[in-house]
Amino acid sequence: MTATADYGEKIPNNVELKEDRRLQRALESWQPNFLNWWESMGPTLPTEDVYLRTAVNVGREGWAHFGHVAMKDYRWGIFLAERDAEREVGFGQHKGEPAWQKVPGEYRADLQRLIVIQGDTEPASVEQQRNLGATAPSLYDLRNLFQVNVEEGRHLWAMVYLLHAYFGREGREEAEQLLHRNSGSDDAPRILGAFNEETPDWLSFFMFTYFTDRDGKFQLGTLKESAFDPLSRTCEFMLKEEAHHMMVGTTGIDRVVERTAQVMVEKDTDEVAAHGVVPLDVIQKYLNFHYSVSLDLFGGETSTNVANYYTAGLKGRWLEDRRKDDHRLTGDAMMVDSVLEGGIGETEVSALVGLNTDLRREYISDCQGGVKRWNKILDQAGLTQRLALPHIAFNRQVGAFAGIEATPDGKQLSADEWAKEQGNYLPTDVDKAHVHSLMQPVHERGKIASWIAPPRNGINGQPFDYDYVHLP
Ligand code: BYC
Repeated sequence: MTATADYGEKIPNNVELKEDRRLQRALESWQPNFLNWWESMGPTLPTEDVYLRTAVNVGREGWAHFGHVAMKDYRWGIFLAERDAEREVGFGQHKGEPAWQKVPGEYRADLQRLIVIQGDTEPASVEQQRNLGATAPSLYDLRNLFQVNVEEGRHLWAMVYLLHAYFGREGREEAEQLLHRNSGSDDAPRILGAFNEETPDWLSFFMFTYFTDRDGKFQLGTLKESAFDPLSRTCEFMLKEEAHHMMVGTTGIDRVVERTAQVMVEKDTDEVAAHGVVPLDVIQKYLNFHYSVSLDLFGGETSTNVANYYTAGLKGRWLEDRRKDDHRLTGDAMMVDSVLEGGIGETEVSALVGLNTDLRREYISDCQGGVKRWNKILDQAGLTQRLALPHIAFNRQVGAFAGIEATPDGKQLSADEWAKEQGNYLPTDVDKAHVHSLMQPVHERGKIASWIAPPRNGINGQPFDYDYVHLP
C-alpha cells in the first residue's frame, strides 16, 4: 500500500487497483455512470475551469494540489489513509483483536447499511446544491461551492469503492442505487431527511455546510474508529477534506452576520431588509431550521441499532481512544433526553442504547463554537442582539421529540399553538422570498454581493480578486 496516488490510471488511487483486475473493471464500468450522473445532476452553471484542490497524496504533508481544472475532468479517485499493520479494534466485544481487513459474515448486512447511508448523503448534497452557481455572491464563493461539490463526489467514490471491493454483487447493486436515488425525489428519495430538503439560496448553503456537513464530521469520526480497517482508513482521509467544507460554512455565516451588523449599526435599526441584507431574526430562523434537521441525522435518542453497531465494533464513539472507560460499556448507564409526564427531561438508559445521544451531544457542543464566533462579531459591532442554538426538542422529526412541539427555548406547545407560532421560529415564505431576492449573481472578478462581507483570506494564499473561476 502506498501513500502516493497512482495518477497514470483511469481511476487515480492508492489502493493498487491495477493488481485486482476484476475490481478495476467493475469500478471502471461504474465510472461512466458516475460521470453521467455528474452531468445530469451536478452543478448546472457552465464553467470553463475552476481553481480546485485535488488530492494527490494522503501523507501528512502536501496531499493537495491546486490548479485550474475543468470540473468534468476532475480526477475523482480512491484514497485511503495509510495502513497501520498493528491496528487493533478499539471498542466493543472484539476490543484488542486485530482490525479486520475483510468483512466478517455476521456483520456484513450492518456494515453495508452504514456504508450505503454514508454514501447516499454525498451525491445528495451535490444535487441539493446544483443550482447555486447561478446566484453566487462572488467568484471566491463560487469556487468554494464547486470544491465542496467535487469532494462530495469523491466521497461517493470512497463508499462505492468499499461496496465494490468488499460486498460483492449486492455491493455493486447498492452502488448503482446511490446514483439512482435523488434528493427530493417522490419515487426514490435520499435516505435521510435533511438530504431531501432544498438548498435554494446561499444562506441555506452556508447553514448546510456549517450544520449538516458537521454531522458528516461526527459520523465519519465514529466510522473512523471502525474495526473494519478499510472503512476506518477511508473515513480518516475524508475527514481532511471535510474540514474545508465546514470552513466554508463557518466563515460564510461569519460574513453574512458581519454585513448585517454593519448595516444595522449604519442605519441604526434592526429592520434592515430594505437595505439589501438579511435581518438578524431571519438568520436566526435559518439557523433554527438547519440545526434542528441536522440533529435528526443522529437518529433516535435511544437506539438498539447503535448499541449493536458499537458492540460489534462497526461504529465507535467520537474520539473513542480519549474516553476513560472500558470501551465496552456493557454495564454502564447514561441519561438521555426524553419527554416525561411533567415535560422535557432526562431518562436513564443503558450507555450502549444511548450512543446516538452521546454523539449528538458532542456535535451540539461543537456547534456552540460557531454561535460564539457570530456573537463576537455582533459584540464587536457594538450590538447587544445575540444568536443562539434552539432547544434540542425544537422542530424534531426523529427520536424522542418527534411527537411534540416546542419553542426554541424549550417550552412545549400544543399543535395549534405551534401552527400559529412556527413562523416566528422557522423561515416563512416572506423570509425566503427576501433571501431569494438578494441572490443576484456576482460573477465579476474582485466584486461581491451587497448582503455578505468579503472573506478575510483567499484560497491557497491567493487574493480575493483572483480569477478563481473562468466562465465561458
Ligand atoms: N431520516 O435506530 P435509529 C454526511 C431511521 S452526513 C430518515 O435511531 P440509527 C454529509 C433509521 O434508518 C453523515 N430516517 O437509527 C453531510 C431507522 O430505520 P429502520 C451521514 C432516519 O440507525 C453533508 C429508524 O429511523 N452518515 O456525511 O441508530 C454533506 C430508527 O432510527 C433518520 C451517517 O449517517 C433520518 N434523519 O441511527 C455530505 C452514518 N434517522 O432501520 C455528506 C451512517 C434515523 O428502522 N448512519 N432514521 O428502517 C448511521 O450511523 C445511522 O444509520 C444513523 C441513524 C445515525 C443515520
